[in-house]
Amino acid sequence: MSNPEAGRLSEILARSATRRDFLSRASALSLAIPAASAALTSCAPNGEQRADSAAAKRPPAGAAAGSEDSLFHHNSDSRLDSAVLKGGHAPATSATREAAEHAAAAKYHRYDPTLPPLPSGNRLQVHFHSREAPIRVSDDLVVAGWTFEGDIPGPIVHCRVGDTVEFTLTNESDIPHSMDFHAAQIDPKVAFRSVVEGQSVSYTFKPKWAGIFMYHCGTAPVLMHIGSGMYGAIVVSPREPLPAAKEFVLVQGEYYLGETVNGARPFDYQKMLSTVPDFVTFNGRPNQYIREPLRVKVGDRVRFWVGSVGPQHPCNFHVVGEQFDTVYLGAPPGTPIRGVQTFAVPAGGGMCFELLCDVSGEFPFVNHAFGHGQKGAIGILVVE
Ligand SMILES: [Cu+2]
Repeated sequence: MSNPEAGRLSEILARSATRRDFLSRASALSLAIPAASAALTSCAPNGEQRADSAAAKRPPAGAAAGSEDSLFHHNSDSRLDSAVLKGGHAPATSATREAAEHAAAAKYHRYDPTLPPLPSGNRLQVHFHSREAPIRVSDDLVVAGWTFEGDIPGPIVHCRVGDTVEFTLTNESDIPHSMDFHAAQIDPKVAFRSVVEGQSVSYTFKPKWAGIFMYHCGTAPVLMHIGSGMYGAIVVSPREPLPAAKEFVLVQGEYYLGETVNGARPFDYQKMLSTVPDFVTFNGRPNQYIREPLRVKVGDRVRFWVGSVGPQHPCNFHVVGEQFDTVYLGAPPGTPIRGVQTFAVPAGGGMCFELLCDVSGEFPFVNHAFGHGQKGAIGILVVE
């Protein structure tokens, strides 16, 4: 989809307002550009991937049994799912019926940044459901979200290095979705494949390294799916516990929003491509930890697990009036650096920051790229 003709036709597709409209245009496109067919069907709105995807899996005449098997069991679209250059033919916005349904009734809640406890054993079962839902992210703002488990971000997962994570995604949405865990080492075209409504994909992994790792939907166009809210974090603690601390998880994400439709502002794909966000948030809500700060006691060690899911921008993490005694460049407890004021967490990355709260006060924690701090990536740590 890199030639100008494909770009122009993709634009037409992006404007397709209805399923029938989309399909007729997609079908015309497939005739015009045969190679574009598979790419286009992988992102058809309203789950129309099913038939086309099945067709794509049919083995070519004369294919050997082995290749037939692999064609059948592997998602033909999955390699494309991970291709970040497949932009331009996304649905124009995240506005679907489910994403805005009952928007006015959506309740605000603070996203709890506390690191959840570790599982008692060495196995962790995680079952997520992908669904579209309106999410109230402030008193006067509801967004038409594509979510894992009905929230943005999805739930925080916590395990240790070497634990077995048994993961299942069940898709409850019209649109195909998938799950890419950055903490897994696994064949992405199998594990991270897209599933349609009512179907599930399961896989198992054992994280090799400690840290905070992004997870996200990897269905094409990835930008649209991450940008519409399908992201979260898994914290992998080292097997030897780190020093005792109050542990918080902050996932920075950007919002690119269109005008309100049925009470909810949808995520806007063209705006995502512009890379100038309306809001930048910690854990999905602009300024939420100013409204309800994080609270610790004098003498506490605080550990921030900071991830940036982007989709575009890093988080230049800084605590006003404090210094990090330790920032781990790689997997904790390795590669610590000392006495750090600010460190940038790249989009798609995560890092661990520690400070000892030996002074009382109210300490703002910010993305020190202040345009992004001003747009909501800011909170308060109260030391009492
Ligand atoms: Cu998705």
